[in-house]
Amino acid sequence: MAILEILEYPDPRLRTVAAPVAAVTDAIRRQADDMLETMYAAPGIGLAATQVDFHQRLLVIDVSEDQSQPLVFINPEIVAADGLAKNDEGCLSVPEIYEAVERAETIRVKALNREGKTFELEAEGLLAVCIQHEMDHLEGKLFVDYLSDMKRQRLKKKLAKARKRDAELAARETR
Ligand code: GNR
Ligand code: NI
Repeated sequence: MAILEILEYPDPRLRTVAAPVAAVTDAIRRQADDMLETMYAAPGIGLAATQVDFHQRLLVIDVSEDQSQPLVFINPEIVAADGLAKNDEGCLSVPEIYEAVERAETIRVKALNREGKTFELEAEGLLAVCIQHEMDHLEGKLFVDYLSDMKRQRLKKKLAKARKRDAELAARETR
């Protein structure tokens, strides 16, 4: 297993549209395991392949309190959606920013699991939010795209500033 580097906004690679997984091979399973390890280490409740610069339709989620319910979705599709709900979202690719986004309240998702077998899942609450957030990543879309241009520009500056500060602190430590 390995911890992978997570791309950060505004990295243009986050805009890549992922291709379908052609076959669920050992290499895909290894990628899913590395993504789970990376997600748990972050820590986060979801991670899309796009965020680790792997552009195939694969995502992992665990919304449990104790990292006990890993879910792997390969070639996910939303087959039904109902209602609307606005929830605060964060993203490992947009660190330390939390903003409200409106999404479907309940969804039904169809995907392949780690074994390459089709499954369907009905989701609501945080799981429903997270699945929709991760599926957006596979389309090259980020939650900040739902915000006003003004809000997004402001947040981009805030991120650049935080990164500059982190770089300066790191440089000081190696002196
Ligand atoms: O860890 C994460 N938390 C989160 C909280 C609210 C809504 C969505 C998320 S997903 C995020 C991890 C991530 O960036 N996945 O792409
Ligand atoms: Ni995200």
